[in-house]
Amino acid sequence: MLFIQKTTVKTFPQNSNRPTIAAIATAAGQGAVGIVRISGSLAISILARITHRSEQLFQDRVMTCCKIVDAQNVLVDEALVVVMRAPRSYTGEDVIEIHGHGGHYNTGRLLRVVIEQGATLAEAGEFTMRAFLAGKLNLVEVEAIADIINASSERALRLAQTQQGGALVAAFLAIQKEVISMLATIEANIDFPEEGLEEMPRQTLSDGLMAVAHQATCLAETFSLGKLLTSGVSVALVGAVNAGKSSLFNALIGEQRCLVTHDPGTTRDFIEATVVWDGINITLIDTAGTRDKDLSESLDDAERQGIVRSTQRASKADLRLVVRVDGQEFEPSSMDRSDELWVQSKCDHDKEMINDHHTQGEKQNSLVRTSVKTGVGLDELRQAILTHIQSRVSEGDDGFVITQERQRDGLEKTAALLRCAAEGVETSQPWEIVAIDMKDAAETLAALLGERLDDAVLDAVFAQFCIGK
Ligand SMILES: Nc1nc2c(ncn2[C@@H]2O[C@H](COP(=O)(O)OP(=O)(O)OP(=O)(O)O)[C@@H](O)[C@H]2O)c(=O)[nH]1
Ligand SMILES: [Mg+2]
Repeated sequence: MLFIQKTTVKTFPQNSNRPTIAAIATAAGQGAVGIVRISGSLAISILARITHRSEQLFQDRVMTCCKIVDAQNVLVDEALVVVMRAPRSYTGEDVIEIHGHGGHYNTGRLLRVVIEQGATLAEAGEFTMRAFLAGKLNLVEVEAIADIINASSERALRLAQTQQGGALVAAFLAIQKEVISMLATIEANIDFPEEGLEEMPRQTLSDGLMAVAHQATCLAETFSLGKLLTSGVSVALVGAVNAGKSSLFNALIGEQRCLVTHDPGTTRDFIEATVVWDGINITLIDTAGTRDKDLSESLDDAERQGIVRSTQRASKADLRLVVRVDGQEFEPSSMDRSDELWVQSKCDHDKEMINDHHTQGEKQNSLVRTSVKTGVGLDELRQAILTHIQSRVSEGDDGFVITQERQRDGLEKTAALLRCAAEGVETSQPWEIVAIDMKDAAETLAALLGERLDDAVLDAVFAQFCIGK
């Protein structure tokens, strides 16, 4: 009996009992156009009622200009409406879009009119959930859509669009195809041993399994780059009071955001600002400077609290820039920490020393010497931050980069199962035992693509969406 029974996603017919949902699809606030989206079996009849037109008058996928009225026949807005009849729509159901005048209040009124006529307010991600349930998208494509909506840099957007274009799904499907094909060979061996398949070269099969496991591992490893591009990184400036942290922070973000004075203890709380360098979102964090132990007893409460809060925030940052005034020593113990970069500030006093990287020995290749007064070292510091961040991620072609922990975990599990199967093949385990690991691997891949429905997984995936999508 062959295992290969590729489950298809459960689909719902158009006239099911599912409610017709509606939501504002455009962002809140003022705007030229505000869009209300409706999906479900009642969508077209609701449109007919709020426009006083017959359903048949609306041609499929053609914009029509209509007056929208409420249940009391009071004019609400003049809008462009478009009907996308099932199944040729985003959700696979009848979908209506009402493009009215923008603005929070007007769009809200349009939505109320639709709700008044029997639609239900959509949950976050419910339109996409219906598209998924209708088999229009697999889970990896759903996640790519979430990435597009949430993209906060050009590079993150490009990555998400490439994924939506199918490159990543193709990579998943290629792995799945290989696994299923090898499983078919093994299952045939179990079912028809008399056919002589028992003599199938074990080494060839084991090499094949290891090769696919390697593909899955390589794809899983691209998560570090995907996470970097989608979530960005945080970089905290830490050091003693008056070290020049706020001055560096202002110089790096190109704006006088933080107060700078010659008084030690100027910054009382941490302050954050986001910059985009090389397509990566970097949240810089300025912190309250620390004091010598003997002085810290005499600090006022506000400064003490500021230091505690700053230290906590900095400890959660992906990278810390340890700032010391030129000439002060760094503690050698923290020299090799991979999450720290050393920065000397105020390197404008002694011009001879500028760009001399060897004052504390050759080992300090991560020491950057800067001066906000002369601008020395600022570009170098930006580059050092980027190099440091990039050195911590695996290289990958942006088209084949995963961005979701769920995908990474699934790929790692698949790779581990395939390696187990390969070991079973090599150690002459019965084919039935090898097949168990391979079936698990095939099931894991099916779950990754959403071919097996799991409520907890679906909830986590759709939690990334906003209402109206
Ligand atoms: N000459 C020179 N002075 C600098 C430089 N950077 C900062 N300063 C001066 O050093 C003093 C302290 O700078 P800040 O940036 O406020 O230092 P901080 O580390 O934020 O200090 P706290 O907020 O008290 O922890 C100010 O008077 C700055 O003008 C620099 O590159 N060269
Ligand atoms: Mg400061």
